[in-house]
Amino acid sequence: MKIGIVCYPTYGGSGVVATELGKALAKAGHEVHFITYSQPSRLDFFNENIYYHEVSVSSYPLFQYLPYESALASKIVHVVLTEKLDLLHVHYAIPHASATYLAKQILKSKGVHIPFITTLHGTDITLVGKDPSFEPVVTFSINESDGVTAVSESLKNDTYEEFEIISNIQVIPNFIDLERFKKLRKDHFKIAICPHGEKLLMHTSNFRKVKRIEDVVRVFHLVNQKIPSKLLLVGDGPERTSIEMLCRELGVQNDVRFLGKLDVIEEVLSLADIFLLLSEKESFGLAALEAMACEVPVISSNAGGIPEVNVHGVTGFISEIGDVEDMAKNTIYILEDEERLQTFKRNALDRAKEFDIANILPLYEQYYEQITAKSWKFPEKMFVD
Ligand code: GMT
Repeated sequence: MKIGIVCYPTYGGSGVVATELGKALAKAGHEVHFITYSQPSRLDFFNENIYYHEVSVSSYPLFQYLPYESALASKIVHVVLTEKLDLLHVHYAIPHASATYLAKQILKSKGVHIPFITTLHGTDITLVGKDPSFEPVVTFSINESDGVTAVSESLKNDTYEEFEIISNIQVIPNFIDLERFKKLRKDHFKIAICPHGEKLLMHTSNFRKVKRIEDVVRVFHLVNQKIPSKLLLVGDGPERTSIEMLCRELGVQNDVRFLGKLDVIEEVLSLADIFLLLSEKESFGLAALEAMACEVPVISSNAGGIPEVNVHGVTGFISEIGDVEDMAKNTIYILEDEERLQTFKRNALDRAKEFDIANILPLYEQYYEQITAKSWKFPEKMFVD
């Protein structure tokens, strides 16, 4: 199948899922065309089935805001016509679903029909999407999509609750490439960070408010009083400065390291004893799954779809959002007994295996077949050569 993938190229979860899915589809023999404004960060290898089409927006003195959505729709039209795509799969509703709807209508006016699938990832529904400045467009473009997927049951339910949706939403969870995400023996790094055998806690994110990194630091502060430990914070974003200040306020600045954005996240995850994901909202929690694949138990909040990944008392523990006391207590419980820690680590890996890309890719392929089969297709000659 010839598939166009529209996504954000950045480090965010939706871009990672879209890129990894495209890579896996290409390996499985599909022709994959990425359409976005810069090279996706994880699109870092050559594969003969992968193509990249950059969307650029011309600036003009009249534009206070560059009309990216129009440029994207135009690029989609061009790529569908020239590459003869069978299907478009767009990740994150805003503005990808509405731009694709527009492209679809333009193509229809040229006698070309192409179905599109929208995958909802999280904040496009739970945060930004329901803002009145976007809601009518999000509702409309979800309802006009030929297929809709959500990354968890929780996100599916949120979508039905927050928007007037008439389409069926198919849940296809996030997935993991266990070839890449696995525990690597990096003992020398661990000794450098934890020279006295301290336990290592870790958090990765885009440092936005919704991630509640303040809670991460507060949990660490409590744990650190009972168990010699260090905290690694990976990623960067708007909350970084205030988190640095909080570390100084609590007097833990010498035990907390900020590593910034890292490409080889699996190397660092391999060092960790506990992963903290304490978000206010989290549709799935891909970061937790990546940690679990590297044999790291997860201490999490009960936000959104996290409980569909992290199993309470088995792969880690789940607490109410903001209950830092309970989170610290659970972290200490796992860390204070080495045998217990090893059991949680094994359980985390076993659970991660259920989300192996090999299990999830066929779900997308079946869904693609289903959506294209029910869509009427114009003959080949309608396409431009
Ligand atoms: O909002 C983010 O943190 C980024 C966002 C994205 O779409 O880029 O991540 C969301 O999508 C991921 C992949 O499907 C999910 O694993 C994350 O849970 C989700 N983030 C939130 O819901 C906050």
